[in-house]
Amino acid sequence: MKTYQTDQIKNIALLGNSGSGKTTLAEAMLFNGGVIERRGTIDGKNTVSDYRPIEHENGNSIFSTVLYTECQNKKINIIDTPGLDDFSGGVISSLYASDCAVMTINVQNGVEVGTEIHFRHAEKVHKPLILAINGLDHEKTNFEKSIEMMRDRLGSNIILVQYPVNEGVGFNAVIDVLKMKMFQYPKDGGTAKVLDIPSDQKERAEELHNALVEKAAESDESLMELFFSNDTLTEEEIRKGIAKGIISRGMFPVFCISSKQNIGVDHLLEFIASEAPSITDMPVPVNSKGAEVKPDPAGPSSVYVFKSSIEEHIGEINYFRVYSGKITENLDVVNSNNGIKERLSQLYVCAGKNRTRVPELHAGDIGAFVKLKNTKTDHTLNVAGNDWRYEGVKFPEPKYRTAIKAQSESDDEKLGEALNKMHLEDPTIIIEYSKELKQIIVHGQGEYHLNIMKWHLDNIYKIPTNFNPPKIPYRETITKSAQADYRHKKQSGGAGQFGEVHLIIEPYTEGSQEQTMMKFGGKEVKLSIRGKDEIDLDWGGKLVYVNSIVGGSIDARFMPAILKGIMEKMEVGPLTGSYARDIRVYVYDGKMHPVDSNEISFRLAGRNAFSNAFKNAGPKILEPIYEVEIMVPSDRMGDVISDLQGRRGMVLGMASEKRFEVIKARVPLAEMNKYSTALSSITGGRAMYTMKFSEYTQVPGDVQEAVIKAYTEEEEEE
Ligand SMILES: Nc1nc2c(ncn2[C@@H]2O[C@H](COP(=O)(O)OP(=O)(O)OP(=O)(O)O)[C@@H](O)[C@H]2O)c(=O)[nH]1
Ligand SMILES: [Mg+2]
Repeated sequence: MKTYQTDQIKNIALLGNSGSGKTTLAEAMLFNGGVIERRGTIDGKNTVSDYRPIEHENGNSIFSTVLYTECQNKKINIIDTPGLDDFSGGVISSLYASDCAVMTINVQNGVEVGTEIHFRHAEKVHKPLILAINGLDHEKTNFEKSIEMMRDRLGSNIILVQYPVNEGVGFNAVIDVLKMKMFQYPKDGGTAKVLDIPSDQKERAEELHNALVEKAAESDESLMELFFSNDTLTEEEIRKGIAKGIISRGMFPVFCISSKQNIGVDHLLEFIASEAPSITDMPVPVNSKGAEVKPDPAGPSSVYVFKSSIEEHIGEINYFRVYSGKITENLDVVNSNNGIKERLSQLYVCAGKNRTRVPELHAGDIGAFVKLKNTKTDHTLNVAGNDWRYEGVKFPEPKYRTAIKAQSESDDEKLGEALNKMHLEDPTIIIEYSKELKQIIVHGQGEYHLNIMKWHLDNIYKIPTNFNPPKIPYRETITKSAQADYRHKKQSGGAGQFGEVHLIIEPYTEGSQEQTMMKFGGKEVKLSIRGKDEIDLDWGGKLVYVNSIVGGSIDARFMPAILKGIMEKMEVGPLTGSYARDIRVYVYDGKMHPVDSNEISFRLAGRNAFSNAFKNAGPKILEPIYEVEIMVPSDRMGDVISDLQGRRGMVLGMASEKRFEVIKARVPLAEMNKYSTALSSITGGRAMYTMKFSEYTQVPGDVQEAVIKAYTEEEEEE
């Protein structure tokens, strides 16, 4: 395979609703570029892009796939993405690695949920967009309606470059209003015959041509002036305007295709080759040193890994994009994320699972390497001396969780390995080994996402597992101060044990001051502050440990042992055994024995005194609250809000954004179980949401009772 220079490379992400024909389009693009000799089909389970067993099983793309083709001496790297929203991780990383998105629209349905969702993903990262209305050969097409929906929902930057002459069964011709020609396709599709526009189409073609020229002129002031003085622009000027308009997202040009019949794909590819932006047209990334990294093939080699996968017989494959310089086989590099040296012994370009070895790749290009032991998604590799990194892919926060357990304990280790591999291939699957909940919690993007994960465990890794309801990581704290003394004394046989601790506990809030005097049962306790230890707890919140010992009643050397005893109880709160937080402890008095006092005695005295005080200090259960942001179509807002209220949610605000309403709310995690499924059924799949941990707050009294009851029952069962 030849080496492509930076200005000969285009990187595109294929977006669009599930079933809009991305994978089929990719197949036609590879065929037209001569990368494959036969076009596979979804039904035939033999497309280059959907090569994984689960994709054959379901007839959908599940992972993003890196492909490439050639057109007009340009290399076009294509990343086919899954349209189902649960797999948006693949969409986001693909957009990151591309300079332009091509979105397919299924002409039977026009703008669908996934169309809008992908449109927003591209908008968020300011990627240019080219639209391809697909399926024009289908018996139920509606081109005009699709265009109307696109204008309505995707905005007025939609501009037609083509329209179909004979949509529906038998579709074989489009009019191109940029070239002002008709393209007519043979029965098997492929390359069009270029014909003059028939007279009955002239008027419409002129009208659309003028709209295109005007839109092209809008993207550049000098073109606008030319347009005003000449009333039109040359094809070259129009192209210049279009290219600029695409980059600024001021125009989304629309093409007409049938991927299945390979109609229109040749001209779409040509347009991508000539007009789509390349890396040199796009904003220059800034590295961790604050310096711009130009895509200069003569610059220092620097690559970013945006995706990893695991392939049978090969193992790990890392897909990367060259940011600067060129990389050659056997290049020695350093991984800036962990400082480990790697040698790029083999370089590949990929079309699905087919890899072609290449000697070098230049800035802007996408390729893959295998068998790098210490490199994974989101890592950067540089030549020695440069420890650059880049702002990486921002994967969505998880929004669905379940507990998972191997049916047989003997599979536990295998399960751990399999889950780690699945996280590597899909960073939106997050595995949490919760010591606290005594569960393995898997976090993902939705119920379907995790069901697909389970399918892999069952069918590929052959590990039977069960999903269980995930427990909630409750916390405990206190609501008032309390005092307790405890004497630990043991004098039967051998060396004795003696330790006595007097302590006071009170609720801790950030910034609150220590007390100097407190009263319990009419008795005053004076507190002098001799030392203070503010401990940030691993599970969030604080324990403040105050040494208020007077007159040496307890030796300073026993203070750490008392703290140790207290920490043991902080790990198992008295109500539900959950971690405790936000407590201040004053150890202000006690007693020692000249011979029998030792660390164990004070640890036990500290532990029991703390435990007794805790029970009298108005203990309360805290629960995690999440901040949830939901985008819903306006007509479903009421239903979504009343559902949130049923989940003890508190709506913080609402804002209108184009055709959507954005609802912000705070909802307890305990009420978010299966939310993605519920929201989808309330809105017909037309809503999107994110959730992020916010804080711990006290649960209402009735919930506290229910949680304690459930905990006690569970304890009794064990
Ligand atoms: N008639 C017709 N059918 C098409 C066309 N393009 C795709 N299809 C069919 O539509 C179905 C879905 O096509 P895919 O290529 O898998 O769609 P996709 O966008 O990749 O879907 P996801 O991977 O789920 O996101 C398949 O059965 C295709 O054969 C087309 O141009 N015309
Ligand atoms: Mg697909």
